[in-house]
Formats: sequence, structure tokens, C-alpha cells
Amino acid sequence: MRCLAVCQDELVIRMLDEILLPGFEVEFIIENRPLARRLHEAGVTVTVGDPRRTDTYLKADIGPSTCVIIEDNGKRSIKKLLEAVRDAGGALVYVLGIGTAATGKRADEFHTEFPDVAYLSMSELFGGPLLTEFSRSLTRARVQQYQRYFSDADRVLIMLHNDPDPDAMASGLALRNVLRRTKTTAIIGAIQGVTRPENLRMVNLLDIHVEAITHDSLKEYDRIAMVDVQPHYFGGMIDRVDLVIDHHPEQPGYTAVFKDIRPDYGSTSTILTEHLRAVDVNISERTATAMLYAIKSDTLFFNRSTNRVDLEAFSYLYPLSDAAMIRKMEGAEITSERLEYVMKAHQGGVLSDQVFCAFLGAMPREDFIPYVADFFLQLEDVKWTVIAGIVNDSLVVSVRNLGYTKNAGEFVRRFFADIGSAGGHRAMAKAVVPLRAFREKFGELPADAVTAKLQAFAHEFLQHEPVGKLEGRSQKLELEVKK
Ligand SMILES: [Mn+2]
Repeated sequence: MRCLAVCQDELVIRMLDEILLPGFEVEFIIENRPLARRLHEAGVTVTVGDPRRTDTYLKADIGPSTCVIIEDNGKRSIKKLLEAVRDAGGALVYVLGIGTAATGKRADEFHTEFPDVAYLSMSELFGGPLLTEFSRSLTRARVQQYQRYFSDADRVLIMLHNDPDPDAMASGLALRNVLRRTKTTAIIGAIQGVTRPENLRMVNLLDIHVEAITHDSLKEYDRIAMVDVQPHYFGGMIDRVDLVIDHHPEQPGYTAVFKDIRPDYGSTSTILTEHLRAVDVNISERTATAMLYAIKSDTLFFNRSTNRVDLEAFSYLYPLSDAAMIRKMEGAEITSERLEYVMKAHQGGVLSDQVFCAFLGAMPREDFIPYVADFFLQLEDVKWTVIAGIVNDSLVVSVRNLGYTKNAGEFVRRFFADIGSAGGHRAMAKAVVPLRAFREKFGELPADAVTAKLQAFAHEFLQHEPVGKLEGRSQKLELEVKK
């Protein structure tokens, strides 16, 4: 591809020549003769000419597929120049803003006047990689400090929060890597171990051991590090640690020799990816797989508080990880027990006006209810799901929605807050009502009548304005009229 650059600044010319030369056929149009001679002697392809004349570009034989780069230092207007390029048939035009004039405002001005010209600012082009490089050396200095501090310890404890999640476990593996230790010299531990089926699947597939820690066993370690959690979490049990790496907001009330807390990061694994990269430690497939899975699950696959750095860590880890293993870990959500309740909902549930309601009867565990609610929300025609079941003498109701026109939390509060506990957010809500209270209010209902009741609530909620609100509004209107 041909590239014609109109530049007068020697540094910019030499830089562009170096960057573009391997892939492009580059030629420069220069006004200053001595400069042109010097560059020509240095092997740069140059033509001396007046960049404001159409003639110059006709001689250079530019066509619609020639990439034309025009330097803009803000000192002289380049309008004439752009017109000349256009008249000569140039269509692929870039303005390269250099110096202090290259601001967003200038880019906007160009865009209004020349909508088909792309404006690139030099500081933006080079700033990103440069800043990444500089912040990496800051991280490197930090990591080397704590590596040294941990180096003479016999046994290191890497402490996780209770019921560790993928991010906690992956961060544990990663920190063990940064510290260049094995599972016998850096022990990953927690006071309460893993319980959720999907996290247990990760533990088994990646062969992660989480040691049970007690108040007394803390003394057996020479150094304590914490990942994905801070000491305040343990309620005074641990108030001094050697290292904290976390992405939750920083909490007061503890001492840490070293800490790296970045609340704007989507996961602790993202922070540790940067630590590993900064000190050039090899990341094993197992650790990369755990970390990738952690970033995916902590950011809900980039749906929640995602930062550019999370995406960067993700793309760095992806080729190092085992994607098939991740699919297997994610598949752990589906169990044959859960599928039984999906089938039950499919048989007994009703779908109307994009609302799916089902009553699942009595069950041994509560997690089947939200699972079924999430499951049916995947159906193309479903915008709301209202699923109920009986667990230990209580009616548990899970509500989910897509589209956010009305609030799921408000829904459960309206119908269930007076007889039980009810709460939630826009898209997710839950109510727990003692069966006795439910029967007192609605009577003894057979299963299909409970489903019909849920359906009636949903339709009332979604189709009508709350009566109280309407009355309130009309009263207010009247008052205003009277005034
Ligand atoms: Mn986390």
C-alpha cells in the first residue's frame, strides 16, 4: 500500500518512516530543501513541493487508495492543504496532530469541517503503550519488594475469605507463583472451605487444596498474605498481615506491610496478572485457567464493573489457558437434580405476555428456585420469571427480569413484605414467606392455584399503575389547580 505523508518536522518524519516502512511504500512531501536533502541522504524517500497546491499531489500520483497523512502542528491552517489533496483525488486522509494543539477540541473542529478525515493525536497514539510500560515498572518495583520480604520465610499462608470463590482461589495460585513457591511452602487457606457446587467443581478439576485455618494454626506461619479480602473481614482475628492484594474498597483498622488495593479493577486476578507480567514469571496453564475463569466470573463476563485492564488481562491469559476446562467448570451449574426442577416448571408453569410463572412445590434445597428463574429467562419470549417453591415451611419466591421497565424488588415488596421478608434490585429479587402467613392471607391453595396467583400478581404489577400512586398524583394536581 502507498502512503504519502506531508510533514515538516524531522522527528515526526523519521518516526513515521521507521514505523511505516516495512509494510508501506512511504513517500514524504517536504517544503524545506536542506531538510529534504538531509533526509534523502539518510535514505528517506522525499519530494520537495508546495503542499497547498493540487499540482504537487497530481505529480505524486495519489489515488483513492493512497493513504495520505498530514501533520498538523496547530500553527498554520491546513484547510488549503486538505482541499488540494481532495482535488487531486485523495480520499483516505489522516491528520496527525502533534504538540499541544492536538486536543480533543481540535479533533472535533476537524470532524465538523471534514467529516471523512480522521484525526489522530500523536500523544494518544503513543501515550497508551508508554503509560502501560511505565506503570509496569512501578508494579515491578512493588512486587520485587514484597518478593524479597517473603523470601526468607519457611511457611507462607495465603489467606482467602470464607467459602472461597474462583477469584480468591485463582489469586491464591497466582500469588504462590509470584512468590515462586510450591504448595508445601505457600499454603492457600481459609477459615471456612468451599461449599458451592460450581466452586467445588473448580477445586476438583484444577486440583486446588484449601487448608482449613483456625485461630491457633495462624501461628504456624512466618508470613501471612491476603488475597481478594482484607483483614477487617475476619473481625479482629487477624489485624496485622504482611501483604494484602484486593479489588474491594480499602478498609481501615489494620496494618499491612505491603498492600496493593485497586477498587476499580474487576477482579483480584486482574491485579495479579499485572504482578506476574511485571516480574516475568511464567504462568502455568492451570494458573492461567483459574485466573481466566475468575475474571469471567467476577465481572459476570464483563457485565459488571469491568475495566480496560480486565479485558487486557483476559486477552493475555486466554492463549495460556485451557478453554475446554473452563467450559467444564461453567457446566457445573447444570446438575441432573436442577434439571428435574426445570422439567417440573416446564410442565406446571404458565407463560403469558412474556411472563413465566411456576410453583415447584416442596424441595430439599433453595438454590433450585433461583436456578429455574434464571433458566427460563433465557427463553426468547420470556421477559419476567416468577418462580416459587416450599423450603422448610416457607414459601420462597425468586423473580428475574430483562428489560428493566419495572423493578423486581418493588414487585416482591408490594405483594410479600407484609407477610414475610422481601427485597432485591431491578433485575433480581426474592421473598421468603412463612407458609402459615401465606395461608392466612390467601387460603389453602392447590399447586396450580399458587401458580395462577403468582401470574395474577405479575400482571397486576406490570399492567397497572399502583392505585395509591395514582390517587396521590391526582390529589396533587387538584391542589395545584386550586392555587
Ligand atoms: Mn474478587
